[in-house]
Amino acid sequence: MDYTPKPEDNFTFGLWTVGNIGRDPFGEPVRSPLSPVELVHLLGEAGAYGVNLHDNDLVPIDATPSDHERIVQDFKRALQETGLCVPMATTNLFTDPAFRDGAFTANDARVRAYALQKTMRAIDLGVELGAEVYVFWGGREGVETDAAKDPVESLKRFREALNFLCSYVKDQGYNLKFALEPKPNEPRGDIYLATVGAMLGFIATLDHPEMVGLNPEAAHEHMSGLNFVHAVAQAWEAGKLFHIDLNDQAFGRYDQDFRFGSVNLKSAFFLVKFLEEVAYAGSRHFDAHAYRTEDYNGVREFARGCMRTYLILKEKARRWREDPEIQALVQEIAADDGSAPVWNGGYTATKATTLKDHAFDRKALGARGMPYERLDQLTVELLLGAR
Ligand code: GCO
Ligand code: MN
Ligand code: MN
Repeated sequence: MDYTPKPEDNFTFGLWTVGNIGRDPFGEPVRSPLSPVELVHLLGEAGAYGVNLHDNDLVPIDATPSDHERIVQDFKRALQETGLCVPMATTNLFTDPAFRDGAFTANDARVRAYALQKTMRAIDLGVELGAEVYVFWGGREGVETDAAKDPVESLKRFREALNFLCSYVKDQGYNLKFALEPKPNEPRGDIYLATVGAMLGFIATLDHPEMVGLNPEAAHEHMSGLNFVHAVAQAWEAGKLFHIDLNDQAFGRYDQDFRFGSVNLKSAFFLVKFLEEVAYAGSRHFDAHAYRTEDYNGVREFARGCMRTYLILKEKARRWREDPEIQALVQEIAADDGSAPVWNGGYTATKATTLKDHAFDRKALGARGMPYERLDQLTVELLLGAR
């Protein structure tokens, strides 16, 4: 099999992912920074389709207008040379000390206003570069102590900011959708709207819910011990899977951001199978970084590995669907003796009456075993290359 990435695979990386220099809370950087132009070339060579960015991944926060102009022009040239595009952009609302207490939920009203200004400018930049999805990751929108902020007030502030920014995008006539990215903690002790389900509930309360969807991340749901495939499925079913951040993470550990598929292979398999079967058409964005042990050769290996594992799992999903023994089990599981369909579907008063009167053979229902052990073992053997 040829696992070479192609543009139609929609594989993207953030400038901050391959550009990660390996700083952690215990140690200094281990890799010298590459410029955005160099990073675009690295990604082009690795076979990525697109590159995403925070405003300050490209333009430093204190750049002069002429610096800004030059940096953006150089970057656009690199995009042209490599054929890469910028499908998604976002704002850095977490690095600068001004955001120590959050951005849209900060207690200081001046910080909240500054966060709106910075985001409008970053939206302009993203749209100029061609982005059609704009991500909101509220990394510092939280607390270490609930003495600091009223959680209801924080939700109101976050809602007000998103409503403001939706209206801004509409006023400008931009073709841009928002994708909210939940995370339970890190860098704050607790971050508001911690899971995909929480975000979905929140989106329904916005002025323009149709403009706003989800950017679920594997590591973030796994940090909470949740099933990522289920979270993605719920976002998809709600028509809200606007973007996805792929990486990996051992349950119960710190925020690891490992290479896609490097820890929970089986859950990565079911995720890829899901995305391919529903024909999710958005970016497959790898929000991860190379181990701190690596030099830039290792970073290239990391980027290729993310894409290669995705493509291998996609091929495994195809084989799963075409495996006669697996499919026979799938059919057996869904087998129907035809005695119940009269009650399926929506409610009618007649259905309710006849169903209430029906005599079920409860013992027979309870006696039926399900062949899930066999099905799972066949799945594992397929993944291990034994079938
Ligand atoms: C994290 C987040 C970020 C965001 C990024 C884009 O855990 O740090 O996943 O990487 O995805 O800021 O919004
Ligand atoms: Mn993350
Ligand atoms: Mn992310």
